[in-house]
Amino acid sequence: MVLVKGADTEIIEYLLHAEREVCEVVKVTDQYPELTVADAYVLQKKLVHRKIVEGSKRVGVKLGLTSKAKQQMMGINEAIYGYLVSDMLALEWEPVKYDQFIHPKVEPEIAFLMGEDLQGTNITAEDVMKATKYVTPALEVIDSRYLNFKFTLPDVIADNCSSARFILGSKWVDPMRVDLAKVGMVMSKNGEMATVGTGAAVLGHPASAIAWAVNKLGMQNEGLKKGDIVLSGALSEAIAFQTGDSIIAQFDGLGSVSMFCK
Ligand code: 0L1
Ligand code: MG
Repeated sequence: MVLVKGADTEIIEYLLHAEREVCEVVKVTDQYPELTVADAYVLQKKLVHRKIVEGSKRVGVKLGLTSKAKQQMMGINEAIYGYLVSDMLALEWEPVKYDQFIHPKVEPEIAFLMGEDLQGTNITAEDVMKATKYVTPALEVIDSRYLNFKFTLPDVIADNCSSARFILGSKWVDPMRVDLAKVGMVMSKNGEMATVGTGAAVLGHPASAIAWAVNKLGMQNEGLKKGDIVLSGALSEAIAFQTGDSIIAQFDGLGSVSMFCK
């Protein structure tokens, strides 16, 4: 860790304060330019631990930067992962409140519900599929705490990968019954088509993306637990939304998931 003693606590407080007070902040690497990706994952873990100490429950894992386009934009060749906690879960039938966000965007994803624990450093997409009980369409609201949604890789990892909320569809499907790489998706805003994508946009196959994350977690002696929800990565770019907007993402063979912003 390149950080001086006590700086980790200071950074975590800084990011939690930005989230609680709904205010964007200057990115961490402006003050700590030597922050590495490994340091950032340590900070992320401590930040999530703070949320858990304060009463949230760990409910799963999310992947980010899973599309080649996003990776190229950031000049990287690897995805990132963060954690989902209980107070990020929003419900389809309850509007999300715009004033709880800084500059939110929403993106369509396929969520996996794990039917078994999964841990290791040699995990394949097939292992992920076997350990999955159901898949369902999901919307992820991302809301970077950083000024103008701009950050470096260590910044975004420390900020738990911009996580804010996620919404799950109500239809749960056996993952073996759908070719997840071929699933087509259309996301609309206020009845107008906004983005399209396919499951293959997520590192070739959403289960491959999850296998990557499990192998990363495995190196830290961690893994997925039975009952975990995993957001496997966006099928298209994220779109901004405002009060009064309604979003629906329709996935071939999986159904749809929607969100209204109040
Ligand atoms: O879930 C995501 O793909 C977001 C990861 C962080 C990058 C971003 O905020 O755009
Ligand atoms: Mg996402």
